[in-house]
Amino acid sequence: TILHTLGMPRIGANRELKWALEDYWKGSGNADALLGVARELRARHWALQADAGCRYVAVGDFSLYDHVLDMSTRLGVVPARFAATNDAVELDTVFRMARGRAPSGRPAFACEMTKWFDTNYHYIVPELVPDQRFALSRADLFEHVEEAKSLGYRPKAVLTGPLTWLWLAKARAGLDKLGLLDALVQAYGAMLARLYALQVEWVQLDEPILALDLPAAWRVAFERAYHGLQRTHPRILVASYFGGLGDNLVTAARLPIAGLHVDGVSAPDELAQVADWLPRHKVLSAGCVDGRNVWRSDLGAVLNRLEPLQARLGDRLWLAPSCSLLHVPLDLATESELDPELRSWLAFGRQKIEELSLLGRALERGRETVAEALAGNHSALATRRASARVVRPEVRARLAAIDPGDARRPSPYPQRARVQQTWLQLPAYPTTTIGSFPQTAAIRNARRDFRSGRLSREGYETRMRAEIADAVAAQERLGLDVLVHGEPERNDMVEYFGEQLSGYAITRGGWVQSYGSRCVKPPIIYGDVARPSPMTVAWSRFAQSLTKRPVKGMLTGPITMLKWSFVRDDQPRFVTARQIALALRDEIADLEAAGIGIIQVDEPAFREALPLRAGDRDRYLEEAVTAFRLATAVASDRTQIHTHMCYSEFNDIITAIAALDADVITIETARSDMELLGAFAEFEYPNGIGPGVYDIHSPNVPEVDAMVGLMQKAAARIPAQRLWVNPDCGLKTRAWPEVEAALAGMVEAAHRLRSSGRVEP
Ligand code: THG
Ligand code: ZN
Repeated sequence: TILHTLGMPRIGANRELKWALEDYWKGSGNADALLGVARELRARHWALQADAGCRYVAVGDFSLYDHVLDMSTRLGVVPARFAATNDAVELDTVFRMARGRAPSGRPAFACEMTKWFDTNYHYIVPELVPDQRFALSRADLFEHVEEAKSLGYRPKAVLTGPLTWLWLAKARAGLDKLGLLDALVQAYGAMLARLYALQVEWVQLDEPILALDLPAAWRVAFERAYHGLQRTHPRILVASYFGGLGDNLVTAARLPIAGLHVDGVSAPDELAQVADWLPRHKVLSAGCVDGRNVWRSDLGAVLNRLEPLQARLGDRLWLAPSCSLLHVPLDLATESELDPELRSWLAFGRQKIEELSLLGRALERGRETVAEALAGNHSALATRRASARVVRPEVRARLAAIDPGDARRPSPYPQRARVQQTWLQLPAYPTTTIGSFPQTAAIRNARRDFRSGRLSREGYETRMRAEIADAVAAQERLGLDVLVHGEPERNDMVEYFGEQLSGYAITRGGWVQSYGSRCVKPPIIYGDVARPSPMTVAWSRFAQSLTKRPVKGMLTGPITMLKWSFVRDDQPRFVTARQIALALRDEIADLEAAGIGIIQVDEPAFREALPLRAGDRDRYLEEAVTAFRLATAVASDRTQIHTHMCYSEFNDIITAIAALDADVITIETARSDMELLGAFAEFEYPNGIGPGVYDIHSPNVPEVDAMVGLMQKAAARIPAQRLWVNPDCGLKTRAWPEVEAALAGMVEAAHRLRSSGRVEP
């Protein structure tokens, strides 16, 4: 049985790649140092694969920034604003595309970045022009192949497939992307021929769009493209993942290729179906270990599925994780502080490869040859099922007793709005911010000192209170109407709550790449979620004690708490979402009792959690709305519930957004010139709305006139008495001087709007 991985995590166990990249970009490290670290990481990851018995090692999965960007630059697809020359693409050009710098060193629009399918990884969007040409323009992949060979490994080259690359590319309206396919396939053909000349036997072409609802033309294009590549010599393995093949199954099985990888974790039943359809000479790579989550596999159950396949396919059965291991942390061994029982239930990247190795041995030599390991796996999973850490009867009883009324505010929005206005007495065009203020070096140092024990808890809390007092004073000076405490005490909006909720575990070094050198450390939800004690009340109460103006409480919503964590695989995710919702519900009740009159429940991941297949979306939206409402409907009419979503596509989910029934939603709009308000206006969105008037991602201080203009555009579409004035997103990544200048301008804009027209309350 041939074992392989579709790809490895690349940031390094200690985020070596991050530090090397950032040193290089700052100018404190040279290219040799960066490339040396990269080479070292590749060698380490190849050794890991080979030591576990993988026949081939993945080459080409590694990237200094992003694998889609690598593919674009290898094809010579470099927008004119970045190109120094039009032949060989240099490493600095790659970084300039990702980071937004022209060859002159001046700022240029960075290439767009967006989510890789439904993961938290972001890729750099390829940009196509009408007469787009493709030509091999970088040799890095070939160098990596040589590197692997010189270390004694058999390389399997890994590339983003032509259809997936083209699907993800952005083209001006009217440009027929499929019209570029033949030229694109030729360039891929040239690349494959070079790989063959380097004695590469197998090339893995990643085509995760096979897990999407594909238009018929794209299915036909699959056939055309792979017929075009048929004559190139390395054997081609097409890899599909992030879901079942569904209605693309027959297309995929019939492609003129040598092997097909399918995601047997998302769609276990498809393995046998694909085996039925697959012609006799083809390899089936069974994705049998979850590449997206951190749980140990149930090896007995996996073998029950694999053994019949092995009997049918023999050597033509390969084993792999379901998708690239990019989406999980590298190695559990470094988590020495994790509870040992919980640890025995987990597998990170390295452990997943070890699972493959075990599965391979069991298939080849019989289960009895690995009986001890299988028994260990079995008993770890048995303790997980029965553990009192996992099952909390009181949480389950509460969930079972939910009544539909629990998800409804006492009165409808128009009535609530009147009660809230009587109490809050806000002016027209009220001003506020999204919640966070700059995370200064002083704040980060204090947190680091607290964690390492150099600063006591009292010392840390005193520091944080001083930060909050400064933020409140600054907002009063600026004349904002609804204040925030600024969130100095929070590292990350998910981890902060994960640390305080039971059923959640935090890792020390479980980093997963988000984009470029940036990583996140998703918490692990392992058990029924409960809130042992209030999480934010003391900070909010303190902030409110400093001012007569309302201070907004700040929480992370249930869907975001779920989506940005590793979730349980032993119960439906919506059950977990509701448990989180109930914990937040208690927090909201406590905030209200502590005199906090406005509470924001952020849901930045609400849109990105939308399932890839249209057929799964209604159910998701219904459950997501229920979770949000379960959390927030505990609020009395006079408590104003806000939510925030920081992205710009609402058209297809606007009904669900309205169904959240938040009193106010703040959204990103500045960059699109209020265009996205269209969805809200057409739908006649019924509640309050704060369309962001300036882009916080830019250090530029916005012009007052521009902000007034944007709000006037908004007022032409949404009744002015329901409009708020706020930035696009939180201010955590900005510096105080620019924040003060921008907010002063924003308040000035609100004053001008108020004096330019009467707004009926
Ligand atoms: N928190 C969590 N998940 C997220 C985001 C988040 N997923 C989506 C989106 N935001 C991703 N965006 C970012 C932005 C910045 C960083 C990571 C992801 C970042 N990370 C620090 C780094 O890599 O240096 C580490 C942060 C830390 O020390 O905690 O800058 O906001 N959960
Ligand atoms: Zn935001």
